[in-house]
Amino acid sequence: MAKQQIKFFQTGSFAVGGRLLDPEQRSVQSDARRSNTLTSGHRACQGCGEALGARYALDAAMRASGGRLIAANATGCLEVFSTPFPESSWQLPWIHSLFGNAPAVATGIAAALRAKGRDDVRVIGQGGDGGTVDIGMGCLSGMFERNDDVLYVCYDNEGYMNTGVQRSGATPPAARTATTPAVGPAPGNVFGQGKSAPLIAMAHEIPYVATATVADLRDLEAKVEHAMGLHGARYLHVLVTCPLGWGCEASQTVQVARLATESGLFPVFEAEGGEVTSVSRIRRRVPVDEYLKVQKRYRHLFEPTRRDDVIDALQARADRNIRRFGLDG
Ligand SMILES: Cc1ncc(C[n+]2csc(CCOP(=O)(O)OP(=O)(O)O)c2C)c(N)n1
Ligand code: SF4
Ligand SMILES: [Mg+2]
Repeated sequence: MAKQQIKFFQTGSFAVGGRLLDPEQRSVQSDARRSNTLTSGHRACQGCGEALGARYALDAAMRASGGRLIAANATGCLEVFSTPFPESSWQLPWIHSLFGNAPAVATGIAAALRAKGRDDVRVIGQGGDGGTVDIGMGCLSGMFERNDDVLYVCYDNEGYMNTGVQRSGATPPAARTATTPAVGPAPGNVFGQGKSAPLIAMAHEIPYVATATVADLRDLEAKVEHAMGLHGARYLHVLVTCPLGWGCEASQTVQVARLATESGLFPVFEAEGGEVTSVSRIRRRVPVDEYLKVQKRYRHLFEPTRRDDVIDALQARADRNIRRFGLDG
C-alpha cells in the first residue's frame, strides 16, 4: 500500500492561544512529516472521538518510537471502521486481536521482540472500554502484573458502540443505552455498579497510569510521549466522545469532552507506581447539567419532568472526584 501523504487540512495548529510556538514545542499533528498513522478514508461516524483520539495517540507514539511501533487492536469500533477487509487505514504494523485479548496479544509481540533482541521496536495495545474494562480485564491485569513492556490505550466511549450502544462497565449511572433503557422509576444505567479502570491499573503499581480526553489533544500527545519514554506496563485511559451513542452533535465532540472534565465527572490525572503525580485542575467549573443537557442519552433527566434527584446524585459523584483528586482550580 502506498503511504498516504498529509493533506493541508489535516495539519494541526502551529500556535497556542494566538502565540506562535517554537518548532520543538509544536504538536505532533502540526508536523507535516508526522506519520499519519490512522489516515483518511476510514468509516468512522462524523465527529468520532475515538478516531480523533487514536490518530493523536498513535502519531505521538510513532514520533516517540522513531516510527518503530507495532499495534495490537481489540475488536470494536476502532478496528471495524479502520479495517474493512481488504482495506486498512493504518500506516503501521497493526494486528487485529479478539475482542477480549488485545493486552495478551500485545504482550506476546513484546515477548517475541525481546526473544529476538529487538529493543528498538515498541508495542501498543489498544481497544474500547468494553474490550478493556470488561472482557479484556483479565488479560490486562496479567499484563500489568508481569509488568510487560506495553503501552495499553483504552478509548473510553462509555459503551459497546460497535454493536449498537450497549452498557459496559464504564457506562456512567443514569445514561441510557440499548440495554439500560430510560424506563421505570430509575431510568438508564443503575447507580452503584461499574468500575474505574485507571484506579484498578494504579492498584497494580505499574510505572505509569494516566487519563486524558479528546478535549485536550496536546495533553494526550504529551502523555503518550511520556509513556513511551518509560518501560514496563503503562496504561492510558482516554475519554472519547461518541456522537452516535451519546446523542450529541458531531460538531460538539471536543466541547462535550471538555464539559466532562470541567464538571468533574471525568478526572484527568497521572500516576506513577500507584501514586497520583499530577492532576489537570479545573479552571472553569460547571454544574453537571451543562454536560448532561447536550446529550440525548440523558434527555430523560430533563423531559418530561426534571429529575433533580438523579442530577444531584450525579453532581455528588463529580464533587467526590474533585475532592478525591484535588481538581479545584
Ligand atoms: C467474545 C466476543 N463477544 C462479543 C463480540 C461482539 N462485539 C464486537 S465489538 C463489541 C463491543 C465493543 O465495545 P468497546 O470495546 O467499548 O468498543 P467500541 O465499539 O465502543 O469502540 C462486541 C460486543 C465479539 N466480537 N467477541
Ligand atoms: S459509533 Fe461512536 S465510536 Fe463508533 S465510529 Fe461512530 S462515533 Fe465513533
Ligand atoms: Mg466503547
